[in-house]
Amino acid sequence: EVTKEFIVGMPKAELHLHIEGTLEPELKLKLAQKNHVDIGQTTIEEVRASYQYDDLASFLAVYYPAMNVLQTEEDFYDLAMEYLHHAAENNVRHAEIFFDPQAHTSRGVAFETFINGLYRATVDARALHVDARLIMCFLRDLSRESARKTLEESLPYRDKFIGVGLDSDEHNNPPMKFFNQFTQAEQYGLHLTAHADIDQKDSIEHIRDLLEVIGVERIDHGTNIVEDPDLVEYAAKHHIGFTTCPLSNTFVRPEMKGPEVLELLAKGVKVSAHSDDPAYFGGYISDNYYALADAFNLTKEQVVTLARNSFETSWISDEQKAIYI
Ligand code: ES4
Ligand code: ZN
Repeated sequence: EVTKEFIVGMPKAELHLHIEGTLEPELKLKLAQKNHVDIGQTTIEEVRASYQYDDLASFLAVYYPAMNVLQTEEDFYDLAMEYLHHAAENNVRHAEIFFDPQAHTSRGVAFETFINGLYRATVDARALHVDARLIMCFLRDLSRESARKTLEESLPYRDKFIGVGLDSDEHNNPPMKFFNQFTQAEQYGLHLTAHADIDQKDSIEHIRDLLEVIGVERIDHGTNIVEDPDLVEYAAKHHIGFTTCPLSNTFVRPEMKGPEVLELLAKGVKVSAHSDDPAYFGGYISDNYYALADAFNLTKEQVVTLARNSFETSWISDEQKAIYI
């Protein structure tokens, strides 16, 4: 009963989107040619065919090298602006967008280059009626020292992003590795979120540390808390947001974690649906809502609850929230 048109037309907040994951084959090829970067492919079809992976490690092995085509401030602006047009078409009214500084500084691109390009796109997005903000992510598979340096480098640009997150490969990289960076970021008035992956051993322990020790406001993925009734109760009571990404989940779980999402909805936990890396996982936010709604026969009410949760757990002001909720 829930149509694609209904989903597209519904105002939504995007809370789990990696800007580097919006690099479509067309833009990748165009930037590669402009910047004379050899990406190993010369046609759209070849680039498309290279987008092949069956787990996080094989995905990241395609994902990080692709970023070499992003060199100038204008490249980052173009990347973000292209995404923000998709956001506007999907009635995304508010977007909190992840970026990975270390994926760029590690290959010689200066912090000011990407932050200024991305930030300028968020300012220009106002003309598209999208309120866009940035979240800086630490790459958890790099060292603590690298994260410390990244936070330090970001401080001159403190007013250009609203929070910090944690992404990349979780294996052997628990959230407590970054306890100091999270604590410091919080002292700077930044919001906190972190990825927690369902397929990690010790995943529940990671989530418990994130919620009870570090004090994040949202968990990216993390729907496997359904295994732990105490955590579910804690999450419901404290209005913790869980940002699930149905299409990227299909690469690790054919059922997109749908049963977990339904259970969390039923228990009043603030779960919402998002895009992760839309250029790599087959669709933007409405496609993600639709895949889930279609596979699990979600009611309109459930779909609307997901969207309402996305605004409720977003980091917009209470006055702005009141407009959408
Ligand atoms: C990511 Cl799917 C996924 N998992 C972890 N880190 C990421 N960064 C971008 N996409
Ligand atoms: Zn993600």
